[in-house]
Amino acid sequence: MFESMPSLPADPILGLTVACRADTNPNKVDLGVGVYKNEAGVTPVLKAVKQAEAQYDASEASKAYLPAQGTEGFLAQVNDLVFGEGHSAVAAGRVATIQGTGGCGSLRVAAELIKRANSHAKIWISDPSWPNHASLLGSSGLDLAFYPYYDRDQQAIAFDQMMAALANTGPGDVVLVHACCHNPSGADLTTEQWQQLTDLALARGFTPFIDMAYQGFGDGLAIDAQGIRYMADKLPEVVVANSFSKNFGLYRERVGTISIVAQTASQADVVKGQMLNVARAIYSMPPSHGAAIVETILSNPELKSMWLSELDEMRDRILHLRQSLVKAIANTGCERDFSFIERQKGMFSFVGITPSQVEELKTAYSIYMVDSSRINICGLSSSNVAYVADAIASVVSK
Ligand code: PLP
Ligand code: TYF
Repeated sequence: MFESMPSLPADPILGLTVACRADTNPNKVDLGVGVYKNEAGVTPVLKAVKQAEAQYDASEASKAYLPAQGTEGFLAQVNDLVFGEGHSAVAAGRVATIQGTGGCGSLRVAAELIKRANSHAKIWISDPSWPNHASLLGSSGLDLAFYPYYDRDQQAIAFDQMMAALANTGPGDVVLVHACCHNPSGADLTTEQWQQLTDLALARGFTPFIDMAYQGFGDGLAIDAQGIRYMADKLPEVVVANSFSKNFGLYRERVGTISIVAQTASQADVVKGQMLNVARAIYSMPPSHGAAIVETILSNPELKSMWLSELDEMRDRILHLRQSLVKAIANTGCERDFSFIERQKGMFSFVGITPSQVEELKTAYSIYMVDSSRINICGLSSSNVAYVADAIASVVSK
């Protein structure tokens, strides 16, 4: 039965890591896959995570299955972190949160839930977006549509075009929005733009579906979640997929959550049962380790403050690298203005060069980035930023 299957290309983002690893140029720079890296180019296990693991391992009494929704302690901490302590929707019992398997698994469960609620729902995705959004949400069989998001000439959000496109939505439609640190553009909605989008959701009746994979990497934990907190307060229904891969550095542990803000507490209960039923048909129970570490850290004031300072350090490093890159390109005398990179948020920005210039950076300089010219800022360091800046200036000046 398998003999007729065609072979498929590797994930274009993950494939870059493999290609860069095989490159023997000592000056090579990997700006591909979105994982945080420190100055030494390492994706570290956070100190707070190491300590929490030691504590948790010593006290773990059983490997019996977790409750299908995850532990109550974990879910309560997550609601505080994502929605903010004392949020009106959480207090009213309108929020159903369950553990998922990373952001990806959470997006997939949420898509299946939406399909159950309304098999005619159309999901609107930003253009551009993380390519996995279309795969994860499209595999539920729901129709996808795309709204303009990024103006490549202005290197900024194309908010007017976005709103004009979303004015064509109707009740039953779902609009996927990145909470912060938009992947791949780094261009985020402002507070006013979140408010306008919320007004449009009320007017058109669509349901926002917010994907938060980088809370704390943009402006801080509260500002990065401002869209979720505002919409959950003002709108009858919101879908949230959340990931702890980046902010706790727990990538391979696959820990995330799905939260549904429903119109009433009793609807939230029903939705929770439906989500657990969806999950049961895919993986039944979530993995324990990553969520146990998050719960241990968030419920211990000492570990929490250690984690918060490590998160600040990661955010500050990204900000500093953005500034260094802009400065280093300007120092080459390059006429093109790259200052937009300093204004963008999170791990990613488009350099704004053509696919053939991206190819040239790879073949002539061993600098690896996604074909769209998306770079992972964390792949830069004080020792390679001048090299990367010179190479960019050279390919754009030809
Ligand atoms: N959403 C966005 C926008 C992402 O960039 C990512 C990847 O890092 C994810 C979700 C899912 O991440 P994970 O499944 O590793 O938690
Ligand atoms: O966009 C990125 O690089 C991250 C990591 O299939 C990632 O979000 C990339 C590809 C993928 C899963 C995660």
